[in-house]
Formats: sequence, structure tokens, C-alpha cells
Amino acid sequence: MSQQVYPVPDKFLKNARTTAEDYAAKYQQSVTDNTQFWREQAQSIDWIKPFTKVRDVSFDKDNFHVEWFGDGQLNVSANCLDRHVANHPDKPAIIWEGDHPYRHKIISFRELHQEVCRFANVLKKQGVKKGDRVTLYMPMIPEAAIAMLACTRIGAVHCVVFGGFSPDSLASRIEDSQSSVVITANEGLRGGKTIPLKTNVDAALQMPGTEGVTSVITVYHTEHPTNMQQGRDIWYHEAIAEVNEHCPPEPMDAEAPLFILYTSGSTGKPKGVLHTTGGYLVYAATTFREVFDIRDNDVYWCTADVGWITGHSYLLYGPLANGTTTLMFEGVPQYPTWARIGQIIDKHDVTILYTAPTAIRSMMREGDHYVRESDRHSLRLLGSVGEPINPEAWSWYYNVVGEGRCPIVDTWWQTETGGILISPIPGATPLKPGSATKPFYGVQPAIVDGEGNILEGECEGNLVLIDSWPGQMRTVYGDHQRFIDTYFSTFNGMYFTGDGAKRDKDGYYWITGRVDDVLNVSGHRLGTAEVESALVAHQSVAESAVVGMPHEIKGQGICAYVTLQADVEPTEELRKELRDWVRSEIGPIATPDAIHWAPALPKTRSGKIMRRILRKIAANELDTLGDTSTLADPSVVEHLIVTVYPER
Ligand code: 6R9
Repeated sequence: MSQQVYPVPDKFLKNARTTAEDYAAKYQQSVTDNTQFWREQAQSIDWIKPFTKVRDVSFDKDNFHVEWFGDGQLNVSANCLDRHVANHPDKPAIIWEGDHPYRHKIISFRELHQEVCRFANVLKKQGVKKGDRVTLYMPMIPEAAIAMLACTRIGAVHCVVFGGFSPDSLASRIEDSQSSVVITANEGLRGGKTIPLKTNVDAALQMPGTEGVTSVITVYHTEHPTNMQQGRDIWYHEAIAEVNEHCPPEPMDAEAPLFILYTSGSTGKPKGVLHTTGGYLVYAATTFREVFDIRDNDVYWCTADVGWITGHSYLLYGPLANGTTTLMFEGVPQYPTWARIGQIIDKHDVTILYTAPTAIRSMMREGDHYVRESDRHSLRLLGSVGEPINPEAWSWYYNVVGEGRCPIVDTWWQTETGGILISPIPGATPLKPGSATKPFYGVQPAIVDGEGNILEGECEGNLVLIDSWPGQMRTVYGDHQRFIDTYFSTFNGMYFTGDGAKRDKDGYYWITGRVDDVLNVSGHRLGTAEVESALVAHQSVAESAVVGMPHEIKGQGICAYVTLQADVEPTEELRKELRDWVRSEIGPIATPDAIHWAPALPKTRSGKIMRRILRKIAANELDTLGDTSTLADPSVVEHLIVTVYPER
């Protein structure tokens, strides 16, 4: 833990909306009278039918319920569009920067409103009704935002699947969500390379369980011909030409489902995290405004893909609910050169940049000169999300990218939480590199020991939340018991995050990473169980165990130990084949960084794989393997070490 403290930079402090005293007082008030706090925040949203009840919450696993603004009604797209069209129709809503540096597009609130209404009418024409699920498998193009907003306009539930997932992963999400419509593009484009999205959709729809899909709407994004299946596939541009732009927003109950987003847990298949309408929107809008210190003329850029929760809450809904201009970038930081991020900041006068430690580390490695090619005078605030940021990367981001004048908001949160829970308030919170600092208003984190006892003062343990906040997930789609078991059963009466954390003497939180079997690879969550089941599905593999290992750029890399079937020879070709296999089963983000042949896996006498030991071996921390006395066969570890480090 670095204890260096960075006070709020002078330039920022001069215009600060919130001071340190304001934060302390407002935080105190927000937890003392949580109902009143959220009643006030919810006034920034337009309600079709005002709510009378603010919260009705119990975290007790035997009487669990969470409802916010329960009897109110609203529409998300009306909050993101209609009310801003009334106030500033010509203000850019989305600045789209294409993969190719010569392609960009600026879409005003009025234009976005029209497009969304049209596309909502297309969905209606395809038979989509309130509550129906629609799967999106899209590149980072405006149509992705349009499709999401169009779903919310008519009360359909969108399920965005990251465009980097394989046909298999896509199929299982379509099946789980029982989607009737899939929206995609013929191809995606990233760093000059194409991604065959429509071909992947076609492959997914060959798989059992996806028969419910009756139409596929495809954006013609690249000049590339695509197979169109008669009666099922329609072109986006043809469909919107046939409908008008009049589509009144559907009044939705505050607790009506808004979207499902799949995320990895410690066991088995990904969970469909379900968020609801009122609480989510109030939470995304409030946290966005306060954490990013939003002003009317900001040009805000979040680099996350719409396929992740950050792309939902802080690329789309938080910004647009506040009437903020949001920049959407199709490409990657290194294309055409590593100077791209700085070029985009200058080109569009970006004021706030929100990105991930893995991107920061990879830019840092390429050298300062790329960043220094741009002048970045418009920048005033920086943000980080997705994984713990190491102090070296933090300092580089602060000093080189931000030239020491921009605070960094290191925001800790999860798919499940809907929005930011722990973060500095810029202007109010002195920063410590590597610490997400303090809870957001109304949020009550605690650190508990293994038995669930709340620890006080300076401590380290499991991070929990002891009270609700409006943006929390409401259920695992189709499996409410799994929701209760996963989040509310480890420690009774508390939401368990799956993360470990420390709290220092100043009350600052330091997230130490997952304490369960979830990996965080370049800020992407992946269950070790998912990678293991992909590996054992290969005919040559008898057994496998997957653990995380330190990785300079990705934060965590994937290390797989594989025991082969008795008659199979371990070869370099097979190693490559297994890497490609996992890649095609799950997607490129799941590609193992290392595959070790394991004659056998270290297990306890009851047959449990001892991952603790495997993690130590992967990290080359052989001197601190710890207690191996519970191993059924201690010689397994010695064999493994010899195999992994033959030259030792
Ligand atoms: C928003 C998002 C959630 C997990 C979370 C934690 C890690 C996210 C972090 C962070 C340290 C931060 N995480 N932000 N760790 N500092 N600022 O990333 O959601 O994809 O669900 O991942 O990511 O481990 O539990 P999600």
C-alpha cells in the first residue's frame, strides 16, 4: 500500500463543486437518512407516475426483498432523450469515432431520438413486446446504443453479448435469456481487422436451444457480403426506412426488468444479472454526475465496450440521462499507432477520460512519446475501472496523461452493483495511488472476517455491503435461488462482493482482488470453472485446473494445468491446439497464457484440487507453497514443479 497522498490539484479545486467537508457531511446524511437522500436524488429523473415509497429492503436470506421507488413509473429512453431534445436538441449526444481515424460521426439528441423511435418501431413490427428479451451482438457503433435505447423505449429487455464471445457462448446466452430477436452487424472492425459477427450469429443459431429466435436484424457496417436467411434475416437500414419516427415511450414500473447482462461467477455457467428500471437509472445517473463532476459542456469518453456493464452504466445510460455528450470509440488504443488515444482527445476536445488499468499499462509500456504527441489541454478528469490499478500505472496516468492537473477517480464496482460503489469524489477526496478511497453516498461497505464478524478500523478481510443501494441487481435471470445463494448466504444479512479489501487508518479502501475462483484478465471477468470445462471438453484432456497468474499488462493471466488422457503424448502442437480450442469455445479473452502438462493434480484426501498450491507454482513462488500436509499424495507437487520448471 503506497501511503503517498495526492491533494486535489489546485486548478481542479478552484472550480470544485464538492469540498472535503461537503462530502463528509453529505455522506453522513445519506446513510443516516438513506430514504430522504435517495428521494432527493430521484428528482433528477422524470417520472411518468411519481413514486410514493422510496425503499423496501431486507437482506435477510430468509425474507429477502429489494424494491426501490416501487410504485413509480418511468421510461429510460425518455429520460435519456426526450427531455434533452426539449432543452438542447442540437447538442451532440454521441460522438462516434470509427476504427479508421478518418471516420467519425456526430449525432445530436434530436437525431438520436428519431433513430431510437424508428428502431423501436422496427422491433414492434418484429413482434417484440414489453418484457420480451432481445440479444445484441454488436460492434461499437451508434446502432448498438440505438438498439439498447429502442428496447427500453418499448419495455423490451436487452441482453448485450460482447462481440468477442464465440458462437457457443452467444448461443448459451440466447438460450438462457430466451431471446426472440438478435441484433448484429455483418462485421465488426477493430484495429483494421474484421470480426465475423453475422457468421457467428448464424453458427450460434444452428445450436440447440436457440430455436426461439425468429428474426435477426443486421447492420450493414462493412463492405462485405453476408448470407441472409429468407424469412429470418433483415437489414437494419431497410427496416428503419419502412417505419415512422413516432413512438411514444412505454410507461414502465420502477421494478420492471431493464436488462440482463451475463457475467462469470466462481462456478459453472455465467449468470444472467438482472437490473430493473427505476433504481438502476437513478443510481447510474447520480453516480455519473457526482463521480465525474459533470458540467454541461463536458465531452466524456468511456473506452469500455457496450458488452460490459461499464458500457451500459457509464458509456450510455449515466451520460445520456444527464444530457452529457458521450464519445464512443470503435477501435483499439494501438491503431493506427499508440498515439491514437491522445489524438482522439485532441480531435474532440475530450474533458473526461474513463479507462481501464490494462489499457494504461499497455500505453505506458510503449513509452511517453506517443502520449506527448497530443496536447490534451481539454482534459480535466481521469477515471479508472475494472481491476486494481498498480501505483506505477496510476502515477504514469496522473503525471503523463493528466500532466498532474487531473484527479483520478479509481472507481470500484461490479456488474452486479449496477454502478460505482467506492470512488473518490473529485475535488473532495485526496488521492492515494491504488486506493478506490471512500464509499459513494448512501453506500455502506464493511470488511468482515471468515465468520462474518464486522471488523473495525484498520483491517483486512472480505468486502461486503451491509445495506442496499438503488442500482443493485435484483436476481439471476431464471434462478432466484442462485442469486440468494451466491450473494446473501455467505454472510447472513450482507451482500458479499467476492472481493477482498483492506481499510487503512484514514478509512480508505484498498481492493485486493477476488477471493473466489473468478479471474480478472485485462479487466474482464472469467470463471476458472468456465475455462476448465472448455478444456475437458477436448478429447485429449482428462482433467484440468485453471488459476490466475501475475501478468504485466493484463493484471492477471490464465494458467491452465492439464492432465492428458493416458494414450496422448504432450506436444507443442497439442498445446497450441488447446489454446485455440479454448479460444473458439469461449472467445479470445479466455485464451490461456500458459498451459502446463500435469502428470496429476494436487488434491486433498477428499479429492478437492488445491488451487492455492497451483497459484503459487504458476507465480513461481515455490518457497512459499504453504501447508502441503493435507495433500493425498505430496509427490504430485514435486512432479509438477519439475514439469513446469525443468531447468530449476
Ligand atoms: C465494473 C466492473 C467486477 C470486479 C470486481 C473487482 C474488479 C472493478 C475495480 C476492481 C479494484 C477497481 N474491479 N473495479 N478492483 N479496483 N477500481 O469492472 O465490473 O466486470 O463485473 O468486474 O472487477 O474484482 O469484483 P465487472
